[in-house]
Formats: sequence, structure tokens, C-alpha cells
Amino acid sequence: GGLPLPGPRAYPIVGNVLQIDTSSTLKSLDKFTDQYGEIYRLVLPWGTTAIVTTAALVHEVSDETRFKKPIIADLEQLRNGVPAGIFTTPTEEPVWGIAHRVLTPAFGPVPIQEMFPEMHELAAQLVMKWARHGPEKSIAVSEDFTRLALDTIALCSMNFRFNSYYHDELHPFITAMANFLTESGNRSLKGNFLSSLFFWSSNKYFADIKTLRDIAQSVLDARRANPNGRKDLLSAMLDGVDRKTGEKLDDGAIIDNLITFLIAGHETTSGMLSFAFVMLLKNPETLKKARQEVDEVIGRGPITAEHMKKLPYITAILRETLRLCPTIPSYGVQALEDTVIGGKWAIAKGQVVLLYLARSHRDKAVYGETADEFIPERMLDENFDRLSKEHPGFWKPFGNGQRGCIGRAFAWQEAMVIMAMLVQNFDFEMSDPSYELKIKETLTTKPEGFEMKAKLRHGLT
Ligand code: MNH
Repeated sequence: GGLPLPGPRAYPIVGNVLQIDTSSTLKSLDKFTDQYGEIYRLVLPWGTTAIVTTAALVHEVSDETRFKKPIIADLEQLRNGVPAGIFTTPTEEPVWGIAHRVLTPAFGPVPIQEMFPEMHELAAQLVMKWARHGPEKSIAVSEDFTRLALDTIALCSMNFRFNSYYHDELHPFITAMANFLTESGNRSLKGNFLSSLFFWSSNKYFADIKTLRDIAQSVLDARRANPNGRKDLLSAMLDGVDRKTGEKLDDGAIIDNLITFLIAGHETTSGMLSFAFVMLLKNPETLKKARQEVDEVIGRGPITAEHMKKLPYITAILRETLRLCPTIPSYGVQALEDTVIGGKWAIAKGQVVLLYLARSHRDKAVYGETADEFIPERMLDENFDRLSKEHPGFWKPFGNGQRGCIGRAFAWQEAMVIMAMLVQNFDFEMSDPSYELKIKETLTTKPEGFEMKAKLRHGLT
């Protein structure tokens, strides 16, 4: 039973593909959301897809007894570069379970605590860099947060130093990755056959994949040449034995997962930090409150791991940033059986459902008339806990269940350290006070063209 989904007219062969603007999928989905509301269907290369845009429907399709993560679209294309990576393998393939069980402990609470000094060091290097720029230099914010986040995941989890701050050009890993992500997205809309006809982009695509694999191989070779007894993600990849199957990751799976973690471990975090500063500068009273908190709790002394739990307002800023600007703006699930959602909508067995966070996070039924505004207060612990009880699908930036984000605690600690340190040391202003948020979309999102100036408040701490 159940009603068929509304949606724009689909054409033979191409379905709705030509109605989607590949330079801004978000704009196209927003337009359809305005037109159709809580749910609609689009006919896409992998089949008829339901797009859900409310917290209630997001919650319902987060039920892992009824829906699972499908490897389709971008994720399927990403397997051209990382066939056995943990992000892009189906749950039922043994290599996912092995990687999940072997690698998850490397990001548990104790290892994350132990990474604090290295995270702190790279954050302090960024503060130093901005201090040296002086107050008039216009800083390309997301580029520097990309440097921070790439260096942090590589140092903390692989003991490998990209030293990105020393280079004006972003590291070749970053450019290859950006093309790999964008092109995987484009190919997923074109389908494999059409993609193979675009020789130029196809050749470049596979050259970029080779660049990524070569860099990951050099990280692996460096550790094998110099086994230092360090316990981290890379040692878990090399030595970890799965308690369930007794298996280890083979070299192919290690390379795939090194690339996966280098990408997943920095893209989304740098986007979150960049959006956070857009929000703070567009809402100066929130920056002022963040500064008050840091001045009270930390003062001018060094930031320690213990401070991390004592900064509720900065925590709320990050939560609110990911609400309005989820750096993974949508992800998919797939129905295990024919079913009905929202009490009326028919979903067929195997049908893909896209959780469109960019809109479900602005659901007025949850957030009221101020849903589009940046108000960190609503994300303070007691409000956050109340919302999660009243509207369980209200905030899903880290995905869901067993396929949810492994690096959440890692990203959180890294972001808290740098936020606290920057606010402690600098006053900020937008380079262009009339800057309006524009979103750059690859697989993930970040603000485009956002620059700011950073002026030391006092001597460095
Ligand atoms: Mn992360 C999965 C968001 C930081 C490593 N991450 C996911 C998913 C979301 C997500 C959403 C689920 C995607 C899907 O269902 O298809 N991740 C984030 C955000 C941040 C983030 C918003 C930062 C902010 N992620 C990180 C960091 C790491 C990481 C940092 C590594 C250190 N994430 C992963 C991995 C997965 C994942 C690995 C895949 C887990 C799995 O499928 O088993």
C-alpha cells in the first residue's frame, strides 16, 4: 500500500538527470524541496530515488532494521579509486566488517585523548602562521583549515607530516582528491557508459587516482621502513587481527583505507571550521560570547585536554554550524523490504532514499520560525538533549548507526582545540564585509571565496 511520491516529470532514458544542475546539486534539491515538500522522487541513473527533507522522515529511515546503506552514485564511483575502503564497501562484504572492527578502536576515547598534544601542536602552528601574516593579510580561510585538517589526520593517525603550512600551493594530495571527488560525483550522474566517452576527464580521473594511491603507498612505505612501535590507525591497519574472522587487512585494503581516512579525515572537518567562521563573523554577538567563554575558562594560559569538556558555548557553535551547513549535506539508505513511511508514502524494496540534511536540519517543526538563523544557544547541552528526545531525527551530520562516522570524536577534539585557540588569540574581521555565503560543492561542501583578517589580541599564549 501507500501513495506514490510526487516529483517532476521524468523523461525516457535520462529520467530527471538533466533537471539537476551539476554545478550545484544543492540548489536543484532545494528548488524541488520548495516545490514538493517533505518527500519527492527523482529518477536517477541508479533508479527512482526518494528524497526526504523532514526530521521525522529522516528518523524513520534511520531504522537499521528497515533500511541499509547502499553503495550507489558517488560512493559506487569512488570505488574506482578505493575498491575496498571502509566508506565505500557494502556492509555485507567481509572487508567492511574486518576494517570496521579493526579500525574503530583506533578512534576510541583513550586514543583520541592521547592525540591531544599533536592536535595542539598543529593548531599552534596555524596560530603562529596567522600571527606572522599580521592584521592586514587577507586569509583564504578554507585553504588554511584544509592544511590544518590534512596535516592533523596524517600526523595523528599515521605519524606522517605533510607540512602543508610551508607550501603556498595546496599539497598534490588535495588537488588530486578534489578532482577525484568532483569527477566521481559527475560520473555518477552520467552513468558509466557516458563517462567512458569523455576521454579527457576520464584520463585525468585515473591519473588523479594514481596520485592518491602513490601518496598513500609512500605513507605505508615510510612506516614499514621505520617501524617505530607507535600505536595508531596505521599500526592497527598493519597489525590488527579481526577477532571475529581472524583476518587482517591486505595491502590493497590498507592503501584504500589510508586514502579513505586521509580524505574523510580532513575534508569535512575543514569545511565545518570554515563555515563556523563565516557564521561567527556574520553573527558577531556569537563570537563575543565564544570569546567570553574562552577568556573565563582558559584565560591566557595554554589550552589543555581538560578544557575541552568545559567549553559548552564553543561546542554549541560547532553543532549549530553543522546543523545549518552539514558538510555532508545528504547521504543515502535503501529499503530492505516494500514499506510505507510517514504513515502514507510507498517505498519499494531496494529503493534508494536520500536523507537531505541540508533541509531536514532546517525543519520548522523542530526549530520553529528561526530555523534558518544561527543561534548556538539552541544547541547547548540541555536544549540539544531535549531536541533529541522530542525529535530524534533532528541532527544527523555524522550519519547513522553502524555506518555512521568513525572519526566524530577525532573531528570534534581537533575542531574544539583550534576554535578555542583562535578565539583566544585573535580578533577577526571579514575581508569583504558584504560577503554572502556561497557554497562550493564537491562530495562535501565548504564556503567559497571566504576570506578574513586576524589581528592578535595580545602576545601569543
Ligand atoms: Mn566521517 C562516515 C560525516 C569527520 C571518517 N562521516 C561518515 C558519514 C557522515 C560523516 C555523514 C556517513 C556517510 C554515509 O552514510 O554514507 N565525518 C562527517 C563529518 C565530519 C567527519 C560531518 C567532521 C565534521 N570522518 C571524519 C573524520 C574521520 C572520518 C575526522 C576520520 C578520522 N567518516 C569516516 C569514516 C566513515 C565516515 C571512515 C565511514 C564509516 C563506515 O562506513 O563504516
